[in-house]
Order: sequence, then structure tokens, then C-alpha cells
Amino acid sequence: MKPVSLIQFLIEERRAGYINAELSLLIEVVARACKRIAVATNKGALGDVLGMATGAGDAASVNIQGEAQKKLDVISNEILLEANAWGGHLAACASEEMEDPQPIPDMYPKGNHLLLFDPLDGSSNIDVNVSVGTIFSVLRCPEGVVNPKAADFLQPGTAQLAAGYVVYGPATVLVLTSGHGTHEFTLDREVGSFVLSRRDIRIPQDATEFAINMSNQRHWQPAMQRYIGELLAGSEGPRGKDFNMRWVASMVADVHRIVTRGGVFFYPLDAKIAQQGGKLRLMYEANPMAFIIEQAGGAASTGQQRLMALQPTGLHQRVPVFLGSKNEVEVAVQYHQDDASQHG
Ligand code: P6P
Repeated sequence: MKPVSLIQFLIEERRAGYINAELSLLIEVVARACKRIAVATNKGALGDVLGMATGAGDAASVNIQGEAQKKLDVISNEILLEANAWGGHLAACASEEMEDPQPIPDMYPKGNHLLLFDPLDGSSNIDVNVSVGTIFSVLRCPEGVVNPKAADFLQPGTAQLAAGYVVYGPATVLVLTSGHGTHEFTLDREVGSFVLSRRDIRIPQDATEFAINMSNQRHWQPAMQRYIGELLAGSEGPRGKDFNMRWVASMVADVHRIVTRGGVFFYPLDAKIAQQGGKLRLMYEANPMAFIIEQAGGAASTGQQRLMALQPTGLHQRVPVFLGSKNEVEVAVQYHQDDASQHG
């Protein structure tokens, strides 16, 4: 069968009325920028892309999160900003790497969309050559807003028009949803274009693989201790079956495994991070991944509620994340809701 390119797929979605021309252009531009990020990432030690970013006087560069920035964090952020500045499809961008939204420069036309991204998720893995990725989310710019502020981005995940990630692994793979299924495109490096490799992905409802950072176990809430304890007890425990564990420490890689073969991913609230509300960021990590997972028949929760229903209160807000195979997520959520109702 003749391969379907990303551009052909987007034209199909436009003809079906799922996306408009501006959103189609936006997705194409982001995918093209991610190809450039893949080139930069693939240079490894041969390009000046590894190690920590530095600012004035060679001081370590730190982002809004207070995290030291890797060179590739900064490079990836710049690639996405530059690629999206001139096309006329955006009103503003927001990024994990920037405190405030970046407006489209006045010299260029503005569009009706807001783009949010984590330009290089999992960047602590770069220097050890483990898969990293870009995560993005698209919202509508509120009617009549010309210079969007952070408050204009604070829309629940259900308001997303599209979301996707690109995982820079053995292959460079784009996974995308515009609310009509979740679809996978693999980069054909010889031609230089993304080619449809899986249409209408369905995540298995049950799971035997779980992803969590076990080193935080002593900090978890009782419900998480109970739930993970049962998975570890395997066939001799109440679940009556064995489970396997994976933790790449790169959300994009862990989520892509789940999109590919099922499983569950947890970054729960724990005593260490309770003050900040969680580890992962709602607007440009949790919400886009939740959209992708739900559109593939999975579930995404904060442990207390559907993740995409959460009304954001801050651009860089953090949340607990439970996502993946629907039936398994529901077990973990039920334990947390039982806990909440017992302890009020
Ligand atoms: P930990 C990467 O820094 C990230 O934001 C996600 O990609 C990943 O799932 C998580 O943090 C890893 O966290 O605590 O295991 O380093």
C-alpha cells in the first residue's frame, strides 16, 4: 500500500472537517521543527550540543523551573520558537523553558492558536544517550485577544485542539491527535518526511507493565503504597498475575511504550513534592499526553479526577499523573478515592 505522508494525512483531516488550514500548517511546522531537533540530538558528542547550557560569564543557565538547562534544552526551544514565528498560524507560544508566553513578533501576522511545548522532555537522559522527546499542545486563542498573556493559556485539557509528541529514539516517531483518534508517523530519513505507521491506535484496556520511580516509594501516599505493593506481589498477591516494571525517566519514552503495547505510568504526589503539587507539568506534559492516551482508548487521571478536566491555575502548574491502560488506571484511582473518602 502507498505510504501516507503527514501532509497527506493532514489534508485528509482538513477534508473531514477535523482541523482547519491554520491548524494543519501549525502541525506541519512543529513536525518540521522536530526534524531539526532530531538532527541536533543525533549529533551527540560530535556536535556542540551536550552538557549544560551557560549564560553570561559562563554561569549555569537555569530555567523557570529552577532546573539547570542542558544545551539541547535551549537549542530545541529556539528551534521551535523560530519555526513558529513567521507562519501566521500562532498568537503566542509557551514553553517549559520560558517563564512567560512568547508573543509572535509584531513584524509577522498573528493566528488564532496558542502553542505550548516542552521542547526536550527527559533531557537528563541526553548525555547518556537515552531517548528524549518533544511534547506539544495546541489551544485556541481566546476571541479578540491580540497579545495573549499567561491567563489566556489557562484552559483545561479538554479545550485542546491537537496534541502530540516526537520521541527521538532508534527511530524518530511523531504521535499526534486532533481529537479524532491517535496516530503514529515514523520519520523516513532518506526522504525526510514523516510517514503514517499506525492509524487509530488502541491501547489494551488491561496492563502487565507499570512505570514509576520506585526510589520514591517511602514518600508515597498509603493508596500508592497499597496499589504498587499489590503489583509487586504479582501472582501470589491479590492481583493474581505478575507485573513487569519499566522506568526510562523520560516521559515521552515511557508513554510511547504504553501507546505501543499498553501499560500504566505514574508520577504520583509524594511527600517530597507535595508542596509543588506534583512533578510533571500540567499544560505541556500531562494534558497533551492525556489527550493522546484518551484518544487511543486509555485513561488519564490526577488520582482524584480526570486529568483533562482540571481547570489550570498556573502556566507551569504541576500535577500528579496516572495514565495508560484504562482498567489498570481505574484500579489505582479507586484506591486513591477510597483513601480520600476514608480520610476526608
Ligand atoms: P525522575 C524528565 O525530567 C521528567 O520531567 C519526565 O520526562 C520523566 O518521566 C520524569 O521527569 C522523571 O522523573 O524523578 O524519575 O527523574
